[in-house]
Amino acid sequence: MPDSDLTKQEDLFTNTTCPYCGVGCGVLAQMNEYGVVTVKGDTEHPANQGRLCSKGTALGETVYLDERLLYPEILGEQVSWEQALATVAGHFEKIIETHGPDAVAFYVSGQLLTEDYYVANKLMKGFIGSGNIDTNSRLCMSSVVAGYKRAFGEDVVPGCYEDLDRAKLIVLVGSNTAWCHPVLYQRIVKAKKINPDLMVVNIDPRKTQTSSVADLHLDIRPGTDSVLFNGLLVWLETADEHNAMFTGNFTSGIQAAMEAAKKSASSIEIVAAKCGLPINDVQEFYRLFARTERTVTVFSQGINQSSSGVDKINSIINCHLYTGRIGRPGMGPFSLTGQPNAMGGREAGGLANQLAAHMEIGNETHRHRVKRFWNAPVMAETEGYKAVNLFNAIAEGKIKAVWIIATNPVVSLPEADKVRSALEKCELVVVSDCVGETDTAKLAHIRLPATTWGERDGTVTNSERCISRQRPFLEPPGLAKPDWWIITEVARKMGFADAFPYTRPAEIFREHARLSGFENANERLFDISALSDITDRQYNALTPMQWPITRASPNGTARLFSEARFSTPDNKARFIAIEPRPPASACSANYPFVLNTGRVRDHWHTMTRTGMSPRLSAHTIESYVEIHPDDARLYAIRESELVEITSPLDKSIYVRARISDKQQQGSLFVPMHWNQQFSSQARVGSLIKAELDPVSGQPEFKHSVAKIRPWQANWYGFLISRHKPALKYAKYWARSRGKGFWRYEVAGHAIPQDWSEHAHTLLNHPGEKENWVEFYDKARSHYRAARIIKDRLDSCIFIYPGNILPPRDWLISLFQKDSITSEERANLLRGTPPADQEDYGKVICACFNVGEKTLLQAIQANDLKTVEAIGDTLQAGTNCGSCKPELAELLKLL
Ligand SMILES: Nc1nc2c(c(=O)[nH]1)N[C@H]1C(S)=C(S)[C@@H](COP(=O)(O)OP(=O)(O)OC[C@H]3O[C@@H](n4cnc5c(=O)[nH]c(N)nc54)[C@H](O)[C@@H]3O)O[C@H]1N2
Ligand SMILES: Nc1nc2c(c(=O)[nH]1)N[C@H]1C(S)=C(S)[C@@H](COP(=O)(O)OP(=O)(O)OC[C@H]3O[C@@H](n4cnc5c(=O)[nH]c(N)nc54)[C@H](O)[C@@H]3O)O[C@H]1N2
Ligand code: SF4
Ligand SMILES: [Mo]
Repeated sequence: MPDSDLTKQEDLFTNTTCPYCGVGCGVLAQMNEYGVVTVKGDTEHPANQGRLCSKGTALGETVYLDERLLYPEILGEQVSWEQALATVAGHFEKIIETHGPDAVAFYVSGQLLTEDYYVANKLMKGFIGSGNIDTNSRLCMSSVVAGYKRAFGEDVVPGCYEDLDRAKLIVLVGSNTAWCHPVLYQRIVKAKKINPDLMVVNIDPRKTQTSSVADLHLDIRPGTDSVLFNGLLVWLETADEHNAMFTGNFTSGIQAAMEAAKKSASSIEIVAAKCGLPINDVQEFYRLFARTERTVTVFSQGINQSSSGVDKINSIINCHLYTGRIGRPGMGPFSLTGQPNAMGGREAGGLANQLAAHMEIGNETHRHRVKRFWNAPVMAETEGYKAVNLFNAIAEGKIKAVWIIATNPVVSLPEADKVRSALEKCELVVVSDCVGETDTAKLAHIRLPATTWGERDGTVTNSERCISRQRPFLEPPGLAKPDWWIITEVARKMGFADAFPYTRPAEIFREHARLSGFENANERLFDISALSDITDRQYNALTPMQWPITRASPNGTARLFSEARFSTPDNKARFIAIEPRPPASACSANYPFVLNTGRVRDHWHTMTRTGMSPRLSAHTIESYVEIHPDDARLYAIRESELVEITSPLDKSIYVRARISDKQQQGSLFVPMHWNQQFSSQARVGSLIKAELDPVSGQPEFKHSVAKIRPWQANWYGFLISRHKPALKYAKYWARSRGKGFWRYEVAGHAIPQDWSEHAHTLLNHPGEKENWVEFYDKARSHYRAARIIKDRLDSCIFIYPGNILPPRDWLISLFQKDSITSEERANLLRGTPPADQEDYGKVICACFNVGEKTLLQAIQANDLKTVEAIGDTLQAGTNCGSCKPELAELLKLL
């Protein structure tokens, strides 16, 4: 191909941003003439410099339309946009007229673009006149917002990613960076390679993939982090690691903070006992911290999702203030944001207790200022309901209409069954989503089809305050429309056309930028007013930039507080006196386990997108619980067995047991992702009591209590099918996507009279005689069948009496073929792979589809010693690198 053609090809790629985590990686994306989407990392983007993790790499597999919501619907009937918008606007107006503005609410999302967020917030707070707009960031970042505000007077992340390259000590607290912010994790691994002196401490009750980069792992007793950091503050004083110049000139409240720290954590022995850690480990961590000026403390949900999360955050910040380690390269407290635009939502004021552009709803001056700027008729006077209480208010009938946008609360909120019943009772539920059948969208009276990644156009802000463009490279399917457009149209229909004149995102962005600088006078650091007048062309060409972006710093600002001037009235940072509190739920004889929840490597939240990708679905095919071997023994639980987990809410889930000494004794870990669309009953949010941080309202997802027991079925099996089967008789099922098929793990109680009839029913072909080959061993209760249409394998089903099922990955290759041989038919009935074909085991490398068994064999056969050597031999780990920590573990196994 001549060079000019290559350039042309390159030009066809659109620069955009990954829609998953808060790392905010730049992506180049393109769809070819056959509809195949290609993505690659953007080497020019500062967040990733060309790297992508497994989720980013597989983005192309998630843009297809199988489960998309394509048309507006009222009560399940397709309607025109005109009708849908008029109905939403009319119904909202009617309820507001009768019951007042606080009888309606919006529940939005950190996955919206800043422009979407801006108009939603403006409509609710300035025009409907209620504070009742909250966001799923309440479940994610709200404690950080509150912690930063208490310490700095404003919700400001001081540092940037470059600090990770320049640090000498990185403390990862309550963060499974390797799986949740993989590109940053790779950056840390690289920094460690370049600078072997860089030390990494990981603080997490579980050993995770992140621990593999750590020099020291503290398996802290769940919920005790503020004791550990209070103890550190005391130790820093003892070790004379006090930056007295800094604290004296630029901070307040040191004395009270130190006194409180001494009350709860006066010595290492006390800290070690309270945190369940060896004295030596605590001492080593404290020594490392004390002697390393360039320390970055990275924290995430293990800190935030707690009934005392705000205090934990301030206990961390206190230590950075005490040592003056803030505002300079290679140091600072650094909260990683979860969602792609968690930060943008904070800027636009999407939380019920904020206004917009970092102003406060409780501050009269701010309210008047924003009212003038918006020319708003009825500004909200008080803060609205925070997420959990918003749904409580729906349950109590105080809120009569709710519009849910880009979030799935029936899965992701605590007491999720209560959320479901609240929505079932609510007079009007409107859901804007790109997917039709989410657990939440199923309950909507009105469903509005939104565009999503690949189609949408606007900006997002990542963990280091970097604003990037998401640009469209696909046409919206069906009648899908951008979220900002849908909200704008409803606002117009409610009579606010003058204030919502927007025809494109650039107009909204300019207004947002103007508001950030409006009567600012250096009062608020969030200021992007230098972008207030950018043209549409400049907006389209906007390159990634970190705020503040002002006339004084038109190209953005990497690090804040370099002059130690904070956003408090006296410009001093505040120490906060922390009195550690235990988690709200305590274990008891009935509920002896701490239930911890979080994420897996290749799934995103409620799986509406990653659940569509065969590559991403192969890594973890069903939900599970991680349990310590001693606990498993005590409760007679065996590896891979199904178990029932029950909480004091008297709700249960059914998941697979994974016995692991990485788990602390007395704790269970269950992933948050599985929902009613992907499993019979594994929605872990239904178990979790809504215990909230009193300051931020963030729920304690990391610490509820539960009991566990084996769950016996009378039959077990799996089925693989090109179609979605009917699962009438299966009490337990979990489905995952394969390339061209769905894969199900199933189990049931009732033993059918006739397995053949039962299998036909399961596979949705009752009574069908032709097309089937079957095998039944009555004595052993083994049943196997395959549905084959013109030599092409359509479905297969394997049923056994016990829980130990044969390897099945070899079967998957048969679904890649257009016809199968008679030998393969025989293998199907025998239930064993052909002699020359090994089962390759659980997928470890999603990019090149390399299984665990293949890896172990290659490591042994070739005496491979390093992750790089595995890559040279099998390619595994050489693309996105997300599996590298797992490869390192396999090397250790042998
Ligand atoms: N693959 C993947 N990546 C994601 C997401 C996803 O869904 N999938 N979601 C994104 C979002 S929105 C978010 S918010 C982030 C979350 O990113 P993370 O916060 O890194 O992820 P989690 O798995 O929720 O929890 C992190 C760790 O906190 C630990 N933990 C639990 N209790 C405690 C405790 O008391 N103390 C300490 N120190 N640690 C504790 C848990 O064991 C867990 O390993 O991930 C983002 N990235
Ligand atoms: N047990 C437990 N629960 C948790 C957590 C935990 O650690 N443990 N973590 C919490 C955290 S940190 C978070 S952030 C939440 C996340 O929880 P959710 O926000 O509920 O999860 P998602 O699956 O990301 O939901 C996003 C929805 O938006 C849709 N969507 C995608 N793109 C668009 C778009 O452009 N427009 C519109 N309108 N819709 C779109 C998707 O199809 C999906 O239905 O979960 C929280 N819940
Ligand atoms: S780390 Fe992965 S999921 Fe996060 S933004 Fe980058 S590519 Fe996307
Ligand atoms: Mo999150």
